[in-house]
Amino acid sequence: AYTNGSGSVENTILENAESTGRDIRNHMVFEISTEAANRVGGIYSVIKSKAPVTTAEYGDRYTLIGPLNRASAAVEVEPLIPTNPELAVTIDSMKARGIELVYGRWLIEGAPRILLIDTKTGYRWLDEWKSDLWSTAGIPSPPGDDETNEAVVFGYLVAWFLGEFVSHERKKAIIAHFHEWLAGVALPLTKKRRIDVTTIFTTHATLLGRYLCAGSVDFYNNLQYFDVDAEAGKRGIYHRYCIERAAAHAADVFTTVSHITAYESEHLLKRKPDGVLPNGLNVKKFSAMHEFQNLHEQSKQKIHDFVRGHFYGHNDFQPDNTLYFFTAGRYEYRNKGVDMFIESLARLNHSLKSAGSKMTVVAFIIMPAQTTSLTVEALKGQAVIKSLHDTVQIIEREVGKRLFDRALQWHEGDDLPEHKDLLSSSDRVMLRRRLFAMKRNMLPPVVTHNMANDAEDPILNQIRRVQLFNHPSDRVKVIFHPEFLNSANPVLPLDYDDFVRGTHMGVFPSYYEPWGYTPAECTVMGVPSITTNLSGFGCYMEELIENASDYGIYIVDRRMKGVDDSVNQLTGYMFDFASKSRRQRINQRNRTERLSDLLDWKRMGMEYVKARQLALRRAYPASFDDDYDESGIFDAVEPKLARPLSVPGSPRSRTGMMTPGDFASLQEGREGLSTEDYIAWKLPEEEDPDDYPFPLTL
Ligand code: G6P
Ligand code: 1S3
Repeated sequence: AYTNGSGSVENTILENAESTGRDIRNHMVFEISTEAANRVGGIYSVIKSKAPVTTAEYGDRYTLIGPLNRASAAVEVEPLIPTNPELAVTIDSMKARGIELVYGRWLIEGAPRILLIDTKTGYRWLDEWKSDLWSTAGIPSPPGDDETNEAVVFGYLVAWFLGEFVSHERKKAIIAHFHEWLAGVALPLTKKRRIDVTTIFTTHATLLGRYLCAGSVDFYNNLQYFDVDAEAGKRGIYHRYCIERAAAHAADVFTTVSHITAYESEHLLKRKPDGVLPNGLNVKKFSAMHEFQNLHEQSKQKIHDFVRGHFYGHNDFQPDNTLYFFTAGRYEYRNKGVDMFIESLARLNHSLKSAGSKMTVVAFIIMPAQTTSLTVEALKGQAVIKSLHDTVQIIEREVGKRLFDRALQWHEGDDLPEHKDLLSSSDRVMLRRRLFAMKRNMLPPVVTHNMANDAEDPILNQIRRVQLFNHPSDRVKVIFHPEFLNSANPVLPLDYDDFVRGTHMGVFPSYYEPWGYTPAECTVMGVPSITTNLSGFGCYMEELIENASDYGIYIVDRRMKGVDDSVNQLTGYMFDFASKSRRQRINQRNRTERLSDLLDWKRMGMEYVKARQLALRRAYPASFDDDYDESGIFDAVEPKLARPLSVPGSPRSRTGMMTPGDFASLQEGREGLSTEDYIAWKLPEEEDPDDYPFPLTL
């Protein structure tokens, strides 16, 4: 018989499983993820940005659960004493068995309740739990895989918590929503132990998809033919794959973040998802309409400062004729399309040179890699330019004083003070010193850090292959910053959001991208972006907006075109963008920013609402009697009445398909309610570009 370290709670669980009389109206939600209050990647962005809408809906009936990371919890979580008696008794009972837990408020917008479990305190049962996982679910967990061990311990602790909690909370229905395989071990356990909760599993990528795409297979044309067990075995991830697949099959409702990943999951995990839960953002509207344009200008000035330092001695391009492009994300060279980006930059360089363009494109690659430190040259660049700036300021003050004195002594008939008389010889010496410090006998470097493995780094090697070495004649310069940005960085002191605002375009030509937050973030900040029709975000936008490129959403075709043609298409998009006038860029940024509402959780979150309703229906069908009234549940979003659009673009007129989840069901058992009932989104009317309340320097 199963033991979970808490003594047996099996009897109570079985007893509960037989009860169907739980209150579905005041149900509770636990959302379980290893990235709760623990920044790792995209899932952290999902749950953090979604918190305001979820807490608005549930208040303290909503609790996030994650493994305790003491360093980040100390900063992000304020401990609280649980006021919910069932929760308090469950936590106490686990604590009595030696499990440490921190309950509190996650200090983010929405301030959701959070329960962090210290997995270290559960490792004493690791062997027992691993063998239980094998005997109850047939999932192997070989030694030596720390990540899987962590997933097993966390999964067993979560199942323990849920089992214990339902034995105390006997009235309310409980939804447990799990994200990704790392948090998925508890799913087969809740099923096997018949714990009286209803479950949702959302996968944000599949393990096999990520691995296969990173190799050189033709992934999308072969999806239905892969021998999944063999492929997982070959890559040493069979046991992880088993956890992921078991989680997908054990959940009452199985979802992914996009249609493309739904299709992939159907073939690789062998369960067709019940629907799609797209990722939203917590969109902040500024009270001043064009504030985001001003912020662009301010941040761009900070990027100019960095560029002046980085290119010291080679500042032979004008800031006003310089465009900043960037790509960013997890360092997955092929999956994130960095290979395609660099090749396209080389072609763009060639096209701009041939066309005699006066524009310079500085392309940033922001992807964390193993590094030892910032390079001396990168630090020196900023220092040299800072000293020059300081010296010029001193000289400026002195020159100002002298000019004033000369002006005071001026009499009619005297010559005007000559500028050469205003510079003293010591000024000249100081200036000369600074100018000599800018002499450089090498090209401005491509990379800002010392790489742990410079010679084998795929990004650097491709830059070497295409010879983008920041030569003065190059119209495309490249800067690889192998560390996430932050404002405390001495070389590029900007937080990511501020950096993005200052750029002109984000370029994300991904091959494997279940959703893709980076272009979505660009959109809400009014920064145009390039993505592909293999990314969830790209497909979503393409489906929704007929002429997406007018709105600064460029989508490279990586499905139907060969690689060379896709690279040319990407080059063409960048070249055309570089040919726009400032006025055209400003107009386009305005259009891009107006798409923000499309990506707001207030809209996207409706798919989560639907998934939860479906989970409740599947677990408690008897509670959905004829009197059950859903009307209040789906009216969180005020319908916006469409106004006609002027030039040049229009969204597709498909009011019934405004969130991607509508393509899949999530609607089982309910008739008569469709998305049209609660959303009718249309772009607001185009404003007159000449009306912008800010100067247009063209
Ligand atoms: C914003 C500012 C303008 C500035 C412009 C520069 O719109 O409000 O004052 O001229 O950005 O745009 P650019 O595309 O050249 O960076
Ligand atoms: C995943 O993170 P990634 O960058 O490894 O999850 C993200 C959140 O759902 C998603 O945006 C991204 O495409 C996935 O790939």
